[in-house]
Amino acid sequence: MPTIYILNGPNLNLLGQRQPEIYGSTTLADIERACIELGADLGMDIRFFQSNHEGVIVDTIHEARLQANAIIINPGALTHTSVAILDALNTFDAPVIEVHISNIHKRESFRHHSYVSLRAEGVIAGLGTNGYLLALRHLAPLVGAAR
Ligand code: CA2
Repeated sequence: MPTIYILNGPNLNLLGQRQPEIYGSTTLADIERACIELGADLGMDIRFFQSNHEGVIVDTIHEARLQANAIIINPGALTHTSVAILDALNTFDAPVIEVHISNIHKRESFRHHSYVSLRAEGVIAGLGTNGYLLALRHLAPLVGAAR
């Protein structure tokens, strides 16, 4: 069964607890459950991660090189700063989809640039937590999921 790594960056562990006007009231645990459920329906094994530390995210991308058929990544604020995450993703030889809960283009100008977008096959921004599920539906045929 194809394996999809879903990586989440700094502060996303606080989803649903602060700033619901920007990020909604869904928690990261809710997103993980919904992704695992949809993954099961589509025939994909979902591995869901969150870290507040850039190096841990880089290490997890390295692990994904050996384990994953695709990556969905919401790098949080590291989207706008991290060449290290871009370099790590450039070593990964399968699809990468970048997801943002908010529409980063509607926000402060420093959020308009993404290093990760230089590598991502596609970017979903501003569709709330549904973005993760839409990314999974997009990936299913690409990774040869059974259903
Ligand atoms: O819209 C997104 O998904 C972001 O990646 C979220 C990042 C932000 O830095 C990016 O520009 C866009 C921030 C995640 C912080 O999440 C929080 C959740 C609840 C309360 C506070 C922060």
